[in-house]
Amino acid sequence: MLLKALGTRNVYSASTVDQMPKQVSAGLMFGTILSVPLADIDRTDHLLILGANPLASNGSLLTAPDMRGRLRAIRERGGKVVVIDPRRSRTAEHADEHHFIRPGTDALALAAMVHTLFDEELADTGAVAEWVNGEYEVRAAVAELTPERVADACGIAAPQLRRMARELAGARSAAVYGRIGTCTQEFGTLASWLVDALNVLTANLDRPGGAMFARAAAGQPNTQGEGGRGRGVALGRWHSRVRGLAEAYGELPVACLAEEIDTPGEGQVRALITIAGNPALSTPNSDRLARALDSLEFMVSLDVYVNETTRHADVILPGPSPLQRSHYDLAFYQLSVRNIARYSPPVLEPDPELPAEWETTLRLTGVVTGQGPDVDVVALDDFVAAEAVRREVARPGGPLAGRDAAQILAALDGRRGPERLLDLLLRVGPYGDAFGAREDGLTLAALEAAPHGIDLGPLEPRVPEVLRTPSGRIELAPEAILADVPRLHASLERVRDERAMVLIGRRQLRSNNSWMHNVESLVRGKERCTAHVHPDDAERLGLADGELARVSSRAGAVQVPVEVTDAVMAGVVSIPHGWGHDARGARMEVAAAHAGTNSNVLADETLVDPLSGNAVLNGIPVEVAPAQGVA
Ligand SMILES: Nc1nc2c(c(=O)[nH]1)N[C@H]1C(S)=C(S)[C@@H](COP(=O)(O)OP(=O)(O)OC[C@H]3O[C@@H](n4cnc5c(=O)[nH]c(N)nc54)[C@H](O)[C@@H]3O)O[C@H]1N2
Ligand SMILES: Nc1nc2c(c(=O)[nH]1)N[C@H]1C(S)=C(S)[C@@H](COP(=O)(O)OP(=O)(O)OC[C@H]3O[C@@H](n4cnc5c(=O)[nH]c(N)nc54)[C@H](O)[C@@H]3O)O[C@H]1N2
Ligand SMILES: [Mo]
Repeated sequence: MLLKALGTRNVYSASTVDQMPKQVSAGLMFGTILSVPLADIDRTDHLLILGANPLASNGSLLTAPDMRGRLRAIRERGGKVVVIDPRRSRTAEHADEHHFIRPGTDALALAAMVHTLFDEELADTGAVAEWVNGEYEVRAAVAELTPERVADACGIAAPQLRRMARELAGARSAAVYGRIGTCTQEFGTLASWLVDALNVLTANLDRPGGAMFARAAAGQPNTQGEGGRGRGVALGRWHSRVRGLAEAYGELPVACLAEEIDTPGEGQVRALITIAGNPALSTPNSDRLARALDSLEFMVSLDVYVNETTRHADVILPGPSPLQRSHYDLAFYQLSVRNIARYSPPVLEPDPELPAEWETTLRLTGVVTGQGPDVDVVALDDFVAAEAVRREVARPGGPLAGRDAAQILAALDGRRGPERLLDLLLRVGPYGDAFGAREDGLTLAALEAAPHGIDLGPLEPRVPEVLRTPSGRIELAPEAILADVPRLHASLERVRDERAMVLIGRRQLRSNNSWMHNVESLVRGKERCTAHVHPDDAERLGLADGELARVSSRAGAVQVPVEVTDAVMAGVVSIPHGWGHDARGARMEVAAAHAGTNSNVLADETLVDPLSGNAVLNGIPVEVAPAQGVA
């Protein structure tokens, strides 16, 4: 509502410093923005993980509690877990096999594995064979990307790449899981695509133990309307004003935000609304963005802290505690390794002084539309619900097609805000009661009666019904993606300087991006914002454990204490993101006492994955040298 009312194309989110490449590849291959194949970890015999560390992060684009136990179970039942990561992460330590990889070269390694499947006549599309378009084109695209040619660039020996491909093809079932390390890099979309190309070409897509699609109870685009084909996805419908980067799914790359604010001219951003975001720490070239935020005419933030971002705001609108509001995981159930649904009511009584965030958002909508802050929020909320019902009733092939909107609205009576919308989504969803049309179907009332959630069963094969591509088929070789392959070839021609260093990040168990650092029990203990450096590099660069290093890039420079460890690959320095809590004007006492350094001062906003606009946060060229002084 608020976005519609603003009518702006300047929409930015954490998606373009996170998973946008996966959303682009999945959208083009399967037809909707969250049709992400999920490693069926509870049944798989072989799991290949690239650029994910679920033992620290739990899952991501792969939702399940107790990721540690589930990974252990794979090995206990005789399966195998292989990790490809420039760091020996916690997950790598618990895997059967770990390979260092040079940051940003996953697409090359994956292409070489796909090449091997064709080369050794192992490629097999299995149960989805009759629904696959483009197998020949993929084969041609990787024809020259042999393991032998890419091995040097990746830092993984050719026989190892070949063996990994054979093992994927030969396992009773196997799945490839690529996450943030494969997305936030130069070839993010290509790597994300090749992960699923491997899943398809090893006969593992859409079968138990392979890579499968969730069937969520609510709000999943690939369960809506008639199944089997659709409109596909739209990308690049407009471009950013300054750099001309393409939009993806209605968003512009957040790597463009600073320049859209600090570059004068028609269309310059002069006001900003932030909602539950801390871009001052989470997005590239933080110093430039901080200056840009300072220059705004107006900024309002919906947030719970006065932090590095909201300190720039003219107005901060606080929300209630998460314990004072209800919760339903609308997005993450679409990525869940088992189909379940759970609704959590508020645990604590709402604070009468603090409006719910959805009410504040509607009030802002009132302000934006000229109705002022005293707008009738109840009437606006009724309007939102009526619009949602109208859309469902008008949806061809939907469960409410042709039904009377007034009757449906009346059946939702007694609820308001998000609960009313959630009830609607559940009831028109694949398990829903369709407002009386399906006996014993799901409703919000049913979820309220089951406080531990409702188990809707393991993942089940969904091809072809899950597909929403215009062809009604799996597009294994989308044109837009093939057009980016020459860039991958070109990367092989680069001359590598053996002494060059690149920066990557790492997630930490007791953190969540930038915002858990003001909680004493979560920051206690040894300093965590350190640069991991390999012993060989430390020696060569004159760095000592515990001393300060100066790390610099095109974008900026920071000083950070060094931890010498062979858990990181030579040539790579790892600094966690989300730190740097010493900004003037922020009011987070605990965080300030454990300030650390903001690694995104180093992230270069000019480096993006061109297909998705996603920022390159891993594999940033840096220089590392001893700094004056001792940590
Ligand atoms: N405790 C905790 N949990 C979290 C979060 C948190 O901050 N703390 N954040 C949440 C969020 S927002 C997300 S998106 C998820 C992310 O979930 P994950 O992707 O599992 O998160 P990371 O731990 O950052 O793992 C990324 C791994 O990629 C590696 N890597 C870096 N560059 C490359 C590369 O070029 N190639 C390869 N193959 N690997 C590379 C890094 O060394 C790291 O081990 O976690 C979520 N969960
Ligand atoms: N270098 C590097 N940078 C990264 C990453 C990386 O791996 N490396 N990871 C990227 C990823 S995956 C992500 S998702 C982004 C995250 O980027 P952001 O979403 O910008 O970062 P967070 O630190 O999660 O910020 C959450 C904000 O929400 C506020 N908040 C917390 N609870 C509430 C609430 O209940 N209501 C409201 N209104 N606000 C609340 C917090 O105070 C904070 O300001 O960072 C990205 N940045
Ligand atoms: Mo994220």
